[in-house]
Amino acid sequence: MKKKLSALITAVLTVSMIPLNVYAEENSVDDTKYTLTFTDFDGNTMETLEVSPDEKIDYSQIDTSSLHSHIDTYTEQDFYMWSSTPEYIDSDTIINALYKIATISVDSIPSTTEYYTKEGDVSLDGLSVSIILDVQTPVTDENGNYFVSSQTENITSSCYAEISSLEKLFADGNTASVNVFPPGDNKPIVTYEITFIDEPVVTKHTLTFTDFDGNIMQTMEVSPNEKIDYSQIDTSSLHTHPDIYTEQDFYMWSSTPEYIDSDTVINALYKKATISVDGVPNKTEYYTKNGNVSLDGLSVSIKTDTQTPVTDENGNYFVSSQTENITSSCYAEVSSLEELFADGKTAVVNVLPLGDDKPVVTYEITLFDELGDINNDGFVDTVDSAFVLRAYAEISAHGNMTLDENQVKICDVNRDGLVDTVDATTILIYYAQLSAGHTPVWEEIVPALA
Ligand SMILES: [Ca+2]
Ligand SMILES: [Ca+2]
Repeated sequence: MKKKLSALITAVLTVSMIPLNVYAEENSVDDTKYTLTFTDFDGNTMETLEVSPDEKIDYSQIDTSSLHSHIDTYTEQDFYMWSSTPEYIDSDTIINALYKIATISVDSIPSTTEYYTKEGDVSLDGLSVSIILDVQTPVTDENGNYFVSSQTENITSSCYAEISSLEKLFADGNTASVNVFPPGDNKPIVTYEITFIDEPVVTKHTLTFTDFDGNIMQTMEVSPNEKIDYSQIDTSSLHTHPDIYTEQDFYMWSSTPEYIDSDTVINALYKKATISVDGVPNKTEYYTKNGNVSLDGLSVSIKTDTQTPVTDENGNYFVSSQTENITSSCYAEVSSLEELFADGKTAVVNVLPLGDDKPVVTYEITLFDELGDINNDGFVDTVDSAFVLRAYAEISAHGNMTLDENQVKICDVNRDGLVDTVDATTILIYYAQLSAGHTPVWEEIVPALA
């Protein structure tokens, strides 16, 4: 083993010894150096090195600090990498510096420039800042230009005001400049002026109240921070009686905002009560002063229309309606026949709805207490009955009436337009009840009179 190894070493040494002159020749060739040129971003030569083929290139000795520049306030350029970094070169070689460019883009500035207080911090609301990073890559296109890779990042949230305290900003006066810095930089990307307004000029808005027809009732000048007091609006003028049967009043406002921030019109909405008389009392003739006036036949309803704040497609308020029959709560102002006929044989009856002093119906009644008493002696008896029979016989015989109009009214007790035996019989019935000690009532004996 040892022999073999030493032999091998000898052989190698021998071989290496033999071409010694050849190596020497080659070493002299190696003195040829190649030029390594470094260029800046524009292709201008920054530095050149003479490099032997066996000399390892140390890129760290190349000073790229001159490539760092601020093209403008918003743009910073710097060395990114070399287009290539061969360890050795065996020909003249040019290596280009590739750049990275960071461009800050201010897309919008803070919107608040007026302050009404010195408390707190300046508001950067409205600020929008992004940073665009363009990086040249070693990859080239067909024309030899380096591809540029771009990416954008929103950095708004990391931007900050150099001085944020309003107290400090307004320390020397009512105007101040705010410098907004991007993160990690001390050059403002936005500088803007803010103003402190000691007594804010408050724009007032007009609040208009209209009546049911849209006519202006009242206007108010209201500050945006002024709470509206609707109770101070006098709506009493809206209470009206358009006619005897109709009462209109304020119901509600179309809207009741607590505050307004623009000119506003508010409409009064109505409630309207309309009384409708669908039937009047049918008894107008009375035969006695006993008892009360009859309102049979009366029919009264009340229709309530209420405007609601809801509008249709044309902007008209919807009206909600409901009808109620109020006949049973209507009453005669004076109901006693005794009182009504106190001054004579005709009287006027006023029918009032409950809770109102204006009559919905006014009509005349008459007292015809001589019914059946044709001889006018104050009694309805057989004498009167006999007279009716005679009159009937005469009419039957001669075919013509010998009775005048008033006499017919007295004799025709059942009000059928004829004076006949039915009337005579009816008078006898009345008389019989009277004789028996009762108090006869014509309306009970002759239901048609009721
Ligand atoms: Ca009589
Ligand atoms: Ca009759």
